[in-house]
Amino acid sequence: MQEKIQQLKEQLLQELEQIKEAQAVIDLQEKYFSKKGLFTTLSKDLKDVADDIRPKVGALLHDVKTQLQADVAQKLSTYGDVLKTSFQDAWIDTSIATPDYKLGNIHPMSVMMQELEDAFSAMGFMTLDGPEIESDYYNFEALNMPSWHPARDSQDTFYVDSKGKCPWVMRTHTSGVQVRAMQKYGAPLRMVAHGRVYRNEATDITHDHTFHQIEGLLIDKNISVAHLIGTLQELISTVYKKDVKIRLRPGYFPFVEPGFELDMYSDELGWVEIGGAGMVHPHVITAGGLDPNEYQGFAFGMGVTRLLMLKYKISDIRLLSSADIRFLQQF
Ligand code: FA5
Repeated sequence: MQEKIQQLKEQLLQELEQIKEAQAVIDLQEKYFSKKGLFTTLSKDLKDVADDIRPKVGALLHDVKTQLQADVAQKLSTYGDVLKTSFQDAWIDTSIATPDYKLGNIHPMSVMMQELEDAFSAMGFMTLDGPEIESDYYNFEALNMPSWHPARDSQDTFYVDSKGKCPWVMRTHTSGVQVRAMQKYGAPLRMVAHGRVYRNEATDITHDHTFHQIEGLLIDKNISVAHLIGTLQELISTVYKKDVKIRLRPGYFPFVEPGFELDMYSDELGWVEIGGAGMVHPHVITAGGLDPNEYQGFAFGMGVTRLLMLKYKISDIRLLSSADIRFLQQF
């Protein structure tokens, strides 16, 4: 084996010496060092070498190969100028018209998400991410919605076949991030999470099976509904760049107590529901690993898709996922 290594080395050096052009060096590299090259083939014989000398032979092969690769690269570099000159000599017509490529624009949904994220971060909320395929535990169970709870009916979704193990679902809301965040970061906590959510729903002009939500959660001491209203008011006015009227109506979500439906006022449509909100339920705070006697908090979740429709007076929600260029170019 040692002899074969030496022979291959001499053979390569001889060939290298006779080379007169860059392409030949490239061919030589291929011949010796590629996947099917002579050195690679030789290295396969290592397995037949006696155990006691195999490490020594392996090291020799490695050293010889490394040195030769450096020699070949050095030879190639001497042709650098030749390559450069041939490029300079090539005739390139820079006046030929190129096809008229149009630059795209950012999808209005992404713009809205970014604006919301900025408004939240100005208020000290960190942005978190949650999985779109969520465990049944975080999506429902930890949010005070055990398997028998009737509130699950209003958020029917797509279940992932889990072969009897912990069921997984396409998340129905961004609220699943609440308990994950408390478990990871503890309290005090200010976080926002946004992204796609899914529901097994018939689509119409205001409902889709896939839409975007944004979730806000604040956990601290001595927190009240007044903090919730103040935060929502500030957030929505920042995104709409004007004073927007909002109101809370009593509403039921198992993971908050008290719970509210959140509406905003639109000149064209009057009061429109944009989300849900409330004071975080003690069971949820406990699931997050915190003591509900010490900490309180508020949470809210809004349909970003709805916010966007209201902002730009979009008549049909399905346009947002249509990829229709005539629609998208208007933003
Ligand atoms: C929820 O999803 C709760 N997780 C909100 C929440 C968070 C309450 C934190 C309390 C505390 P709801 O199912 O109402 O709630 O959905 C919230 C918003 O998502 C709705 O107001 C609406 O704006 C939007 N939405 C709901 N279903 C659809 C749909 N099929 N298509 C588009 N938007 C939808």
